[in-house]
Amino acid sequence: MQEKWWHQSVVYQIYPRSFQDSDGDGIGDLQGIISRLDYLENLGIDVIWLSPVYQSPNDDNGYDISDYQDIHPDFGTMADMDELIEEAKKRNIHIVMDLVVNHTSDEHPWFIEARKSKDNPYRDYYIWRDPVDGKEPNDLRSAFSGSAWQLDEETGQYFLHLFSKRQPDLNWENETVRQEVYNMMNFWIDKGIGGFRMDVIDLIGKLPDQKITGNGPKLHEYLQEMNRESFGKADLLTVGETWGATPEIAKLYSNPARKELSMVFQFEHVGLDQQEGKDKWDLKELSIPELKKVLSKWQVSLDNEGWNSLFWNNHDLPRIVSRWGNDKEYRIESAKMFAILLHMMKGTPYIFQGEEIGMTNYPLKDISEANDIETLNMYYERLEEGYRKEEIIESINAKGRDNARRPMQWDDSEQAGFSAGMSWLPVHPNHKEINVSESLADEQSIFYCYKKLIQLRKENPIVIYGSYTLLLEDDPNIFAYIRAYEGKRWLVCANFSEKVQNLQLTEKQSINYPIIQNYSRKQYDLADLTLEPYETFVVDLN
Ligand code: TEU
Repeated sequence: MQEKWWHQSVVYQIYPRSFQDSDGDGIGDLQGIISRLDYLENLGIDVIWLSPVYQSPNDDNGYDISDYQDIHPDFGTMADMDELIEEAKKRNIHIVMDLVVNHTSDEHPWFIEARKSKDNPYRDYYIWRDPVDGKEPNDLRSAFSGSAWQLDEETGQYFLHLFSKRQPDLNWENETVRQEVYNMMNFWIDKGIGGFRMDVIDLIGKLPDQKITGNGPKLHEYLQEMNRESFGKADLLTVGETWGATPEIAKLYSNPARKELSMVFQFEHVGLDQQEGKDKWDLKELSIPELKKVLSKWQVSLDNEGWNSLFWNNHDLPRIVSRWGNDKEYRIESAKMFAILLHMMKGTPYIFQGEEIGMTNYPLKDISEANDIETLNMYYERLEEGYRKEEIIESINAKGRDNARRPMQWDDSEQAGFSAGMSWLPVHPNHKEINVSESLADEQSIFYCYKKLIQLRKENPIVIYGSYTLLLEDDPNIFAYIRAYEGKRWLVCANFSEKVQNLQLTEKQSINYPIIQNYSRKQYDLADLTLEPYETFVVDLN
């Protein structure tokens, strides 16, 4: 596979509302991000994925865009955006923008026009249907609870919204819509951005009358057209958010010969702690062998026909150390275990803000503390359906998106160094102990584990291009695999449990010195291993 700069890159996702406030209004902003670029350069990341900073009424915290080519005043101005791109470039950091073009805000001028009348020139920018027997056209559901159809009284038709009622879906079958999107993308490419993260891009081929939403028949045709009409002319990182991708589908998106995208986010591992055929809120115990099987399948299935992204966290997911680790007595060990397991794999790793210091979930006591529309809609829908408040709050604390959106914890001051004002979402009380300032002062911190992992990726082609072989496939606690490249072999081994585990990986004594680890052993004898809770190490087998 032809080498690309993003093969060896590490991406850092910033949720701007919660990263760093510079003007004391309690909301993170672009000047705040600029003030933290030296911190990110020290960590060693190459790319910032910036969640939306465009004009938006914030029904879905910026994923409902009313002007793709203007900056929301909460975040600053276009001059601040230009400064961020420039200051990042000085530090060899690319800015990847969040492209949200499956839908707009209902306050976008296109929709304001479209809903005026059935023959408005913008009507066909969106998806309208007549009522059927006086009701919704079909039983398509929104990801944010309820029907995916909203009756617009003005014209007596329903419009489609796969997310909130205020996020009407764009009609991608309309060539003018597609050209409008490509023009907007070229506006940002001309500003010198490093690429796009494409929000729910698997939905743009939808056929709502057939109730097809993801992976529609024209999806790849549209992406190849988008590539030709916009980013294909530049050497950019493009990553699609594709909830329904299988390895075969991922190859369609990311095989370089197809000229579509660089890579996709697949979410198969993300669904492993939800009950079969149910929602993310219907919890079940994670099976480590199942997790190993899924991640390993993705490591070996793309071969040279596609490229993986690697993540545990993002702005929609609970914090991994709370979700599948131990955020109490083994927070540091388990956070480092997740870091080492993921960053030694093949693909482009994504770090979500605060993951590098082991930030944790923030348990709610009452729904009044929740901000996120997905959580709020689900809460009231499930209350109606007869669920007990306690079980709904339990699901929210396990899976709610606000867990990821608490302000970044910079220091132990009252607002965690995030803002001089009152933060839009209360900071986690544990910022007193868990914060960047503490982490930078402790050479054994999670931060320096991430910093070393990023360095190892840059210095060792085995991490970028090596093969992957899973060991101990059925072991319920040990996650071990081998990376091999040009005669080199590295063993990655983790005790994915909070109990001591004894195991033997080789017949005869094999003393190895760790390349990286989350305890402080001098050496490992692979013939006689006793691993502490969450103990993880990497050794060179040659
Ligand atoms: O998320 C797509 C999406 O499907 C998730 O919202 C998912 O349904 C849920 O959060 C599972 O936890 C993207 C963005 O990442 C998300 O923030 C937006 O709310 C959504 O699209 C609509 O733009």
